[in-house]
Amino acid sequence: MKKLILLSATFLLVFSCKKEAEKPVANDALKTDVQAFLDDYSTSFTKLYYDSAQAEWDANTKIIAGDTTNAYNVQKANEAYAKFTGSTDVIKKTRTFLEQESELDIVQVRQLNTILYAAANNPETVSELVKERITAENAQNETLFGYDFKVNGTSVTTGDIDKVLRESNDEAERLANWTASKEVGKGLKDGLENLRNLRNETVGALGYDDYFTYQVSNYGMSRKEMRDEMNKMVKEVWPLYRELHTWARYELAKKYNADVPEYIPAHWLPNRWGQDWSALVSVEGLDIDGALADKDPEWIVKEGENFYKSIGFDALPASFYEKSSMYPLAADAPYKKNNHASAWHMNLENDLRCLMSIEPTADYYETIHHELGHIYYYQAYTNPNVPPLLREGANRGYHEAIGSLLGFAAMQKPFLEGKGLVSSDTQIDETQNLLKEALSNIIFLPFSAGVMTEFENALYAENLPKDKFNEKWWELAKKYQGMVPPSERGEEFCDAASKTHINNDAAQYYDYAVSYILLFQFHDHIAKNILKQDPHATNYYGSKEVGTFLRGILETGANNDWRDVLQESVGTGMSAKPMLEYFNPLMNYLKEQNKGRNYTLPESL
Ligand code: X8Z
Ligand code: ZN
Repeated sequence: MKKLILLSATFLLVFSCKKEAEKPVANDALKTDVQAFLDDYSTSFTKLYYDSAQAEWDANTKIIAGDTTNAYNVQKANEAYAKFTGSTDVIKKTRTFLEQESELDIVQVRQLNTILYAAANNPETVSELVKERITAENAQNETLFGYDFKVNGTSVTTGDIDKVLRESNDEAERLANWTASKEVGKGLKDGLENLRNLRNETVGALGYDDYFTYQVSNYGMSRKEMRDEMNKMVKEVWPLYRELHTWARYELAKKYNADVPEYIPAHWLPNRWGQDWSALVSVEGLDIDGALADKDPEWIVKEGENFYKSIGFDALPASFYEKSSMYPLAADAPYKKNNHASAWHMNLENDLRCLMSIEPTADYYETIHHELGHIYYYQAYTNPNVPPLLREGANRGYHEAIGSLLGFAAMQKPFLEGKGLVSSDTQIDETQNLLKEALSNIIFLPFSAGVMTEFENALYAENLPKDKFNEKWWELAKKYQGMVPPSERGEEFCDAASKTHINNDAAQYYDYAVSYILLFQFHDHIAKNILKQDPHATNYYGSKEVGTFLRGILETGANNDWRDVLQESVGTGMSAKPMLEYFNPLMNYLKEQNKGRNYTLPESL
């Protein structure tokens, strides 16, 4: 990987030398001008970025009802950031430089494009709208994360709700918790409509059709191309999804002593949005919840860090542990925090932080690896070859893929055995294990590539009316997930808005679908070509070769086109083939289990 990227850089160098020989003076002068502009821009940009990240950090880690300090600071910092990035003068200069794109280095061109991309979110020409949007975004976050979830009148955390949905066999208790988890949406509905309008209008000023199109353009793709890609993914996993869906309907009906439903009632599933069903299966001998239950949460984080170090990555800076907010708040804390896990590159240098509410569970064990993947990505591309403006993933999906990959690998038996988390003489049921993995990885795709992507497409690009938000959400959940609400959910609700990303990571959820596809492409390559192990039973721990391969991808940040990075690392374009191959052995088993059962999802979508 590393070698090949170097080769292509050499090629570019040779290519541009030739050009330089023809008209050396003009070209050099232009490049120097552009570089001076980029350096100046980057200096101001990184400072304003840091100010914004710090204000956002405070606003996400300490939400105090009625206190306006955070809102004030976020507004001030984000307005300053917006004013600079959306400046008409900056846009004009950048566009002028880009007119001579072919004379510039690829890394310069990519930085200029990054500047335009950032500008489009905050155009000075509509600065009042941008300010309004900043206020609305902050208010939405406060409403979402300041929300006091209540079950039967008692305050609970989302972690408590998730535990009930994962573990409880009491249908009434499940229903109460699921219903409680959706209440937050009601107070977010107007805000979502307002944000949709403001987001669309701000990016509209620089010529984007809508906010969805704007976000997708980060991949160098059109809205249609992304939707087609997502549709293709769902179609490819559909035969397996349909088997899993049929299997789950019958298993769950048995569990709740009910008739087999045509579609799965949402509160029967072990996740608030039905995006991960893996808790339906416990693999004897490989259930690490037991092994983790008495561990200190920090121990799990350190174990994650040890894994990354074992393959050759550096230790995390001490400030990571000092400044992160990784543990749940005390029940009597006088404030709340954002309860969704995230990783922060505060200053595009080495102020790296995680925001989590770690519980010692298998789910969080994976989430920790996921977040550390972001942190190690940040650390790897923070190097002199990657300018601050390109300190990003090759695309956003790559950023999500790395930690999920290591989290996935850290759940395989040889790895857990090596760590002493399961005993080495344990025999496990391989099919049950594969089933459990499919209930996480396959189940996720119709949700991410289907429901979330199509909902946000409708919301932003098709101007979905507010009185259709809930109808659309459940229409998509039925179509893609085969899931229905426990009872009629009218338009007083806004169930989509109970999902964090709908509010504060708008029009980007296909990133995760991309990341799952990439994960299996990377894993397949690592297992077969580097470790020479069966992809179903690997142990990455301690493999410096695995680390070298991954670092080759991470340390180039966004210096190169993501398609080239993929081609050079795994030798193909984006493809669901490795994922399908991985789960292929499950098809026969499920068909056998489902023999004589009635399928309710169509054979193809
Ligand atoms: O949001 C996340 C990460 C954010 S860094 C924890 N994920 C998606 C979700 O929770 O919906 C990871 C996979 C899917
Ligand atoms: Zn992530």
